[in-house]
Amino acid sequence: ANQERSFIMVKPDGVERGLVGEIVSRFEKRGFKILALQLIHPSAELLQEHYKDLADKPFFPKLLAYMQSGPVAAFVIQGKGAVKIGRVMLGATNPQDSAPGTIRADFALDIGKNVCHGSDSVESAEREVALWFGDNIKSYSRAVDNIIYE
Ligand code: DAT
Ligand code: MG
Repeated sequence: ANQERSFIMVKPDGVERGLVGEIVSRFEKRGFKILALQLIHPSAELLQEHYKDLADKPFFPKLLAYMQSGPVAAFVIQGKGAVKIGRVMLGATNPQDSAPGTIRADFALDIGKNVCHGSDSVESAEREVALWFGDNIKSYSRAVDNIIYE
C-alpha cells in the first residue's frame, strides 16, 4: 500500500522559472520517496505517446509545442496515496480553478502554462513511469519511512 507510484513532471515553464527545487521539495516534505529524477528534453514521439489520450483535442498541437519548448524535470514519487495526493498537490488543471496552496494555484495563471503534470490514475502512473524511465528505476529503503508511516 505504501508502494504506490506516480509520475510527476515540472513542465518547461516551471523549469525556466526555477521551480524544480520547490516542487520536488513539496513532495519530499510530504513524505514521498523520490524514486527517479531526471531533466529530459522530450521528443515529439515521447510526448505524443505520453498525451495520446488527448490527440484529438484542439489544443493538442499547442500542448506539444509548449512541452517541447525546453527541458522538463521528470520524477517518480512513491508512497501511500501517491497518485491521488499527487493530483491534489498539483491542483486543478486550470490554475484559475486550483485550490489555494496547490502548486498550480501558487505558481500559475493559465491552463496552457500550468507548470506541472501528475498521473491521473494508478494505471496511467504505471504506464507513464515505464514510458519515461523504463528500467532505470531501482527501489531502495529509507529508515525515515518507519517514522512517516504508522
Ligand atoms: P492534467 O494535466 O490536469 O492531467 P489533462 O490531462 O486533461 O490535464 O490535459 C493535459 C494538459 O493539456 C493540461 O495540463 C493542460 C493542457 N490542457 C488541458 N485542457 C486544455 C484546454 N481546454 N485548453 C488548453 N490546454 C489544455
Ligand atoms: Mg492528464
